[in-house]
Amino acid sequence: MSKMKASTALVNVLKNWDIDHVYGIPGDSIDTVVDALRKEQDTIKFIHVRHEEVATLAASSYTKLTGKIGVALAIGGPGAIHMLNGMYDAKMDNVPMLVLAGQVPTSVANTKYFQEVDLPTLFTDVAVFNKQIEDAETLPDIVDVAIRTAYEKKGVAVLTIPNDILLTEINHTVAAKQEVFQQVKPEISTESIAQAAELIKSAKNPVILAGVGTKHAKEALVQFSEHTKTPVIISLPAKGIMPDDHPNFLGNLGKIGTKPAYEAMQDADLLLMIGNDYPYTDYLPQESVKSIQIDIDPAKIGHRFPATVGIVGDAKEALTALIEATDYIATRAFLEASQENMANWWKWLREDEAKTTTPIAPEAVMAQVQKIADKDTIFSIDVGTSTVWSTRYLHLGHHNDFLISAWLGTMGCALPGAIAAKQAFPDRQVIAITGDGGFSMVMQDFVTAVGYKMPMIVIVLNNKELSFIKYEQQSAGELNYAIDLPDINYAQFAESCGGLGFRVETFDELESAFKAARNASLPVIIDIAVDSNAAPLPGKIVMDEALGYTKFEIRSITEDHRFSKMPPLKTIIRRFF
Ligand SMILES: Cc1ncc(C[n+]2csc(CCOP(=O)(O)OP(=O)(O)O)c2C)c(N)n1
Ligand SMILES: [Mg+2]
Repeated sequence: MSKMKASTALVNVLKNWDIDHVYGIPGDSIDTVVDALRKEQDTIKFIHVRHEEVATLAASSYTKLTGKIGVALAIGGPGAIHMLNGMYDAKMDNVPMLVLAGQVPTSVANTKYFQEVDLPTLFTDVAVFNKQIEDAETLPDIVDVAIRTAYEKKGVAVLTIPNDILLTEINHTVAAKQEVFQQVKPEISTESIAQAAELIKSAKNPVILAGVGTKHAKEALVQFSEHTKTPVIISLPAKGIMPDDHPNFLGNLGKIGTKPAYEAMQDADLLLMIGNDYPYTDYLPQESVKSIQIDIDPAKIGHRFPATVGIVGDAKEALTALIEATDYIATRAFLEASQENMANWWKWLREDEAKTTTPIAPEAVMAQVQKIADKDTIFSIDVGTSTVWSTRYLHLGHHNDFLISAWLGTMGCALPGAIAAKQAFPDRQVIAITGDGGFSMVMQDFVTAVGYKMPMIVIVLNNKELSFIKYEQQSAGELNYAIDLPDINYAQFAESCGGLGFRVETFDELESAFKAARNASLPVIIDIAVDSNAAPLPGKIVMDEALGYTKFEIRSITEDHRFSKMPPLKTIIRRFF
């Protein structure tokens, strides 16, 4: 056993877990950790971001992509507070994360010292493991337990570390390298498979709703769907799990879902919920409809929808077992009807993509994205209308990845996600798609991408407003208020950061900007003046929304004394009936 500084021992534990990079910002109370990382910079890269929120959002995205734990650090007080948003993103999307936060020295603890914030209390709700270190000797063991717990509970482990503790010399033996944490999968009961197979055999209109829990079971999902001729619908973050161009695919469900998905759910006589915890139960069938739910977590079975048969276990194993337990079905009228419906839907979308107008239609932008995208592009998507356009118009296959802040739904996630994607897969093309509001929350970190030589394409759909909220206000029958954003030239900003920038104001400039961006070896921003009247209408407009729009129109005339620009009537009619 040799003597070493506690901070060195901490870094050794990180190395043992194969952690090869950390996002963060240095400063007083965390400087000792940063110094220990400096000495190990050949093994652990320190990615110095410009805002701690970006550090945790990037760490969360890295884990969503790779399954490996993401790590972020910051000083105590303000730095720790800035990290909260990305920590919640990890918590809500169930991904492991390790956060190291500095703290004032123990000699002044609890004296209302400069930057002293009660961090364990602050992190109570967000963390699955949340300890303030009190003794240098136990620090390495606690770091190890923190990482194990984050993997085990798929959540955030936080260590708050007073700076003086890190300077203490401790006795420490460098532990043997850890294998990456393997979770034991529950054994699937043969009885549940047999019961599920019976339900599948007697169903006429079965429909699958697949979520991110199916990510590792993509091929099995396709095989099962083809074997039983069952249409597949996904939850939004599961985009890419079923190839968009697969004939059995009906898109995603909900407000920004497709009309065929909505209608198939209405007509279903058997719902197969696979690896999801879909919250918008209004979009699910009537509760009397039979259902099979597959989930590794028994607590999820029947949580949102009564499960006639629950299969606790791994989605891939369950789907493989179900293929074996059921007969091949050659044709199914319900699937064919859904496919016809879907053909219509694609026809409408292709009409949208073909728009050549100025101001530019966001749908036309998506068509350009598709043209320059590689087969294995990683898409990192923000929250706003960019979510709708990307989800609806991008055609993803099994080699793509689609990053999003699914359950927290935080604006500003696209750029940190793109940084993490480039860190995880430097050779793959990375495209971030974001609104001007979302991008301007984190734009300072474009310079991080430039500094670390992370070529990426950031598409800013610049409509000079919080468009998603504009339509939210309208569909709720409220008047529009506080949604305008000043016009920023994001292309000039890109250049001032040392990247490349293209400002696209007319449709004619669109294609050449995308071609140039595709060939660039620097991070690029394509700042596109998109039509602010492009309405991200729901795939299926439900009665409440239709009434909300009508109320908004009446209030615009009577209270604001003006006619507002409504979404095109043709689209409203198509989506309503
Ligand atoms: C951090 C955060 N603040 C507020 C919101 C609520 N919100 C959702 S979408 C949106 C508007 C997004 O605007 P922008 O990025 O410009 O995209 P647009 O809808 O205009 O395309 C807002 C304010 C949020 N999801 N996250
Ligand atoms: Mg906007």
